[in-house]
Amino acid sequence: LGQKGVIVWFTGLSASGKSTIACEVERRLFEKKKLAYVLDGDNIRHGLNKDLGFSPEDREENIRRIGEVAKLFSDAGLIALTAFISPYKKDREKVRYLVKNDEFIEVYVKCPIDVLKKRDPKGMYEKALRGEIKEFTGISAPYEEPDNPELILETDKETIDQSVNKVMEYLKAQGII
Ligand code: GGZ
Repeated sequence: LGQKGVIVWFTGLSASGKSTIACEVERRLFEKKKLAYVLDGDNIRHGLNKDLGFSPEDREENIRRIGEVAKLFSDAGLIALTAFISPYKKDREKVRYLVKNDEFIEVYVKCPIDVLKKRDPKGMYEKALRGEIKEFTGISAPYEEPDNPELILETDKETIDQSVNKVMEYLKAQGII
């Protein structure tokens, strides 16, 4: 295959842009004939992890399983792109230590909560604020910001295309693509 596997781990609040950016990175990698695969709520929480909810314990187990799956993709030589809130620092660090040093790329998809409340594409923030969704990240459940992410994307200040370019540039600079 001649391709080095890595995990590109997007973390950030709901509606910050994780899945959108990950999917666009995947598309750009395909154009370059690189194998990549996005893991996100659509293909994981509806399948492998459909037994899990949003309690702290379930989120921990969600991230643990996703980390193991992403590691398998990476071992197989793929670029695994994961798009989950992954609110706990400890859980993300555990995934980091599953793979070699340079094979875990933490990407913090950063956006102020006020902007997210306005975006609110699925009306989830509104529901959470009304108390109709319990333990909603950023409203009634914690989000622990990464201390030293490999990349920070500020989606209130940059376009999707600019964010995607930053990820592509990073992968190039690291010799991954
Ligand atoms: C956060 C929730 C919750 C609660 C349902 N808290 O905008 P979305 O809908 O598509 O993204 C959110 C998604 C988060 O799932 P993750 O697997 O990424 O979370 S974690 O990493 O914390 O395990 C949101 C929806 O699920 N959702 N209830 N209470 N997000």
